[in-house]
Amino acid sequence: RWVFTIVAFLAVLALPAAAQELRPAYLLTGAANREVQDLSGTWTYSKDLYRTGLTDINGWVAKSRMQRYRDVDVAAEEARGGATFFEFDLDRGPQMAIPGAWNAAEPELRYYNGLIWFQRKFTPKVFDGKRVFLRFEAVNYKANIYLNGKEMGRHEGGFTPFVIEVTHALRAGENRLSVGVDSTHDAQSIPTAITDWDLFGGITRPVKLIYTPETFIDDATLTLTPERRLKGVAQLNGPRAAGQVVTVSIAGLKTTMSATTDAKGLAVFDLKAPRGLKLWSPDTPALYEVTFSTVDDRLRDRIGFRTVAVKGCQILLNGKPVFLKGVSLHEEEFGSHPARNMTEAASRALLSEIKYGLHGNYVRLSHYPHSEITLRLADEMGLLVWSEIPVYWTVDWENPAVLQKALRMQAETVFRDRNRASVILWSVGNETPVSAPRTQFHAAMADNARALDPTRLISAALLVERKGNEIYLADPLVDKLDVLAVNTYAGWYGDDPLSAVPGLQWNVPADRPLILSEFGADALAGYRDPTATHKFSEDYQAEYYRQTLKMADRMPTLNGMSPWILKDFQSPRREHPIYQDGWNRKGLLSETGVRKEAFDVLATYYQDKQP
Ligand code: GCB
Repeated sequence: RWVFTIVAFLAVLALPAAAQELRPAYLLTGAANREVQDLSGTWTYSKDLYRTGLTDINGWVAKSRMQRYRDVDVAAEEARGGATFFEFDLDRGPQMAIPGAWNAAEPELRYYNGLIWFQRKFTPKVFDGKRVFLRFEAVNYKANIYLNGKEMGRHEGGFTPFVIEVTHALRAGENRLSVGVDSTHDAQSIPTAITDWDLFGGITRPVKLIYTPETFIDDATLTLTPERRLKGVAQLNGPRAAGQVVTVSIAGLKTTMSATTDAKGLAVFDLKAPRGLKLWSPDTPALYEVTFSTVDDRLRDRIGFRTVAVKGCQILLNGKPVFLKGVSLHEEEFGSHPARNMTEAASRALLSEIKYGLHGNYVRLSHYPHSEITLRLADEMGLLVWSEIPVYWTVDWENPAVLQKALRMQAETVFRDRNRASVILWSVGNETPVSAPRTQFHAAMADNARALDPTRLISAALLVERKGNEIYLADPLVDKLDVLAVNTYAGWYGDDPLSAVPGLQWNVPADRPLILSEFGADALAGYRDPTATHKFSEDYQAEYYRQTLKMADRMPTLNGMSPWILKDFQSPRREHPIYQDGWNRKGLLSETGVRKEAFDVLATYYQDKQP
């Protein structure tokens, strides 16, 4: 124990620099409020199951005939005649609306898993003296980016943004942007190819061209500390990044402060919070218009200020105990063929069911970073957020490259969302079976999260074990977590009758808050069974909720819950032809949003529940 403490201490000391190295070259956070050219709309595509457009197979395929990203007008070449020919033509390819997963775009693509090339032509606005960046909010899973036939960059990871500078690759007039999207997951990907949701593929979130001055504010953040100070940083990028004055002003508070950037372009702010500051909370989701400005640039964001901490086994929001009344959510809109196409309306519809339907104050955004739209809405509507990256079930724990991937995804998520007051918890994993390499992997992630963002709480959805009537937590990772969280399915998986659930004995560390990060049962909306004994009936699911909530009431350190799950979602694992048909039916709502009986059971519980 003593040795462990010293090692952990050294690791913490060593980490901030390492965490800083994970900062992507460009972030362009607050992209929503910048000068942008949205490249959403109609793109063309070409399927490439054998990856001929990407690899020079054995060196003998004349790959130039097949390189889908080439900057070539195939129709014009054909019209000229001659010996040259091509085996693709993106200009005349089928069309698809971007953003959106391809799985719902065409019936023949429903189960397509592999490489697809996308192309979009665009004419940039006048960009004299400006720098121009491409910002992808998410491409699932690997992206190869080409502009006018030249490779611009690559990215791996389906749920986090990435930015590529294209200032010098752009030409006046029409430009050709080509993106090869590979949806294949494998043993080294995060997540691996085996999950309990549909992995989808495509350019699933918006793509924007962003115009900035030569020296610009790449990222700026401001947060409230428990000592009631406003602390933050602004990172400038460009030839004049050093020695610049950055001014922060908060509209409505008559507060401004300035700081000068260091040699690396970083300005650090620290100011006593003004007296009139209204704290952000689910009940009063106050947001302030914060402007960061330099002589060259101006970056706006809407930021809420609140504190979150743990005291004994309580979670404190703005110094007061809070019970997290939540539910888990996958990123899937309502409908019979959802494909993770998160518009503001779609996200608002989902979050409204949590906030107003269930009387909730919390959402677990599982099992990966959700759309920026959803995070901004959570801020605006007043919902606390658990954020996680898809280190789910298993990943290749012993492979340092996979750990590096996880740390980078974590960094991309933290940098993206650290101005969102709604986010209070970073999770480092979900249901990962205990082993020494796995625990080391998660410990590195926990240290990384803390180094990247010491202002939020760290958790993980852990697996519990069972001995007779006792449920216990035997996971060495608990030492690294501020908040314990467990997934439990007694009464659904396993042989327990529902009547036994309230009597289960919980044996968990008593010194820290606990969350039930999951519990749930499948039900096909409309299938009724008055005896409540048949699994898959609404009645069984409702009874499961009643009994599990009774159990929850007996758990002394319990500080919140996010039952599994708000809405039925597609999963290739769930193939019971009568009840599932490709859907995980643990939703409190059907796929189209019809409330099941359990929805009302939970809504009533939350309405009556005191903090
Ligand atoms: C879990 C997983 C979740 C599954 C759920 C289920 O524990 O974390 O991703 O969908 O169980 O339905 O079994």
